[in-house]
Amino acid sequence: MTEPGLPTAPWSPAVTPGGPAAAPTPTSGGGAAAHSTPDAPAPGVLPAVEGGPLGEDGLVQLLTPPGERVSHPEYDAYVAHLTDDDLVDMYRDMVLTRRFDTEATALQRQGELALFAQALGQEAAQVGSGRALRAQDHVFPSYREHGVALVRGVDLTEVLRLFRGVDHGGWDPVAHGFHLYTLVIGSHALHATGYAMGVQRDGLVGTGDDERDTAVVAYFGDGATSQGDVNEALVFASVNRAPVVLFCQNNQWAISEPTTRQASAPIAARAPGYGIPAVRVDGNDVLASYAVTAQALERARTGGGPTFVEAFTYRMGAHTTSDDPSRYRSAEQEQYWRDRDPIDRLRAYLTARGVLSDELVAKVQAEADAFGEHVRTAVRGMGHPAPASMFEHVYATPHAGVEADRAWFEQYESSFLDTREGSHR
Ligand SMILES: Cc1ncc(C[n+]2csc(CCOP(=O)(O)OP(=O)(O)O)c2C)c(N)n1
Ligand SMILES: [Mg+2]
Repeated sequence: MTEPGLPTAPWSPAVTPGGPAAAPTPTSGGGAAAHSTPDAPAPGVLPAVEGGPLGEDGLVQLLTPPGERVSHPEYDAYVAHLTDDDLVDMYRDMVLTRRFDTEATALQRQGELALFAQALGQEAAQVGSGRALRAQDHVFPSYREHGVALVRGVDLTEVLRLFRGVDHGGWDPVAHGFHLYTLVIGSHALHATGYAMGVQRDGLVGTGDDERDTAVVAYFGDGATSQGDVNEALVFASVNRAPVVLFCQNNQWAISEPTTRQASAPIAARAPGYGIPAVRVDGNDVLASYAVTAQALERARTGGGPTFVEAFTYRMGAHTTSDDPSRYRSAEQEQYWRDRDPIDRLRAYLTARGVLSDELVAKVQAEADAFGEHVRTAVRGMGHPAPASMFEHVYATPHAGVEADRAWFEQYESSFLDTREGSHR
């Protein structure tokens, strides 16, 4: 394991700043060959198709669902330097991310959080890609990138401040190279691309200095690719050769809308039309997710421009705690993907290699238990700030629009004083 390159929080992993060893020359293009369009399947039914937006053919894979290592002519080189300890660290990150999900969901049910969005099932895509980053890289996340946040050294209880509604997201984006969560779907693909263009203009690309050359990553979902913002980001990224990786976690659902309602061909197949190389990867395979991201980051840092990654995965849980997926998808589909659980896959591989002993599994489990305790205690200690505090820190300087909103809100709140006695829990 390498030394941390970022400030660390409790239960933060060491970030591997090394990147891929002896990385081969980046090649353009990837596995995004166009597929024929199948008949549109009924919503919520997993179609037995070879192509189309739900096709699993052609995904870059280094670990099969039962956990066997398969070699890949292009991507083996990007994981060759990973040690057994590195792989155990990935396992640990994934277990901690899942524990965070479980705890936060329970806390929402207990009334301690207003809302929560799980990363359940997407741990490999997030931890694999996150671990390929270097300390100086910058991430622009959506709202369920808890695995990436963990890898970037963010104390995940900071994420829960947002979901409890006590602040707008409190971590230091610069210290962690991990920007605030974005709930406006797709908007941050533009922020990331613009930031990457800034990085380029600051001369932080293609210098050959491993500690200086910088890449930017935007994480967004399949649904976000239907937004104008993401398509505009692809245009700007392409023509400016921006050092940005557009990382789409295709979890097959945009709330209750399946990908088949938004695409008739794999999402990654769109990127070459913008002049951007694309790759489809098995997002439940942590090694493959690491490898394709390492390649894309290297292309960005060396001045090779943007890459579109489609990590094909599955949202195993609900969209958020306000959602009930049993209303719109089948138990068979959920079982199909439970059988492809990303954590089980890595555990099976490491166990078969003799790397993951029962003792080590128990140690990680004990750490996850302690982490769960940390999350519970921290959330319960966050208090209940006055609702009007939401108007603080919106801008660095006074702002007439915000002040007008605050005045209206305070007047509105005071209309309830007779029933609430002016106190907030
Ligand atoms: C601009 C905008 N439009 C609509 C919404 C409402 N909304 C919240 S999540 C979501 C679906 C997003 O799906 P996807 O991009 O696949 O991400 P996932 O939730 O699956 O990670 C929508 C439409 C929003 N937050 N922002
Ligand atoms: Mg989605």
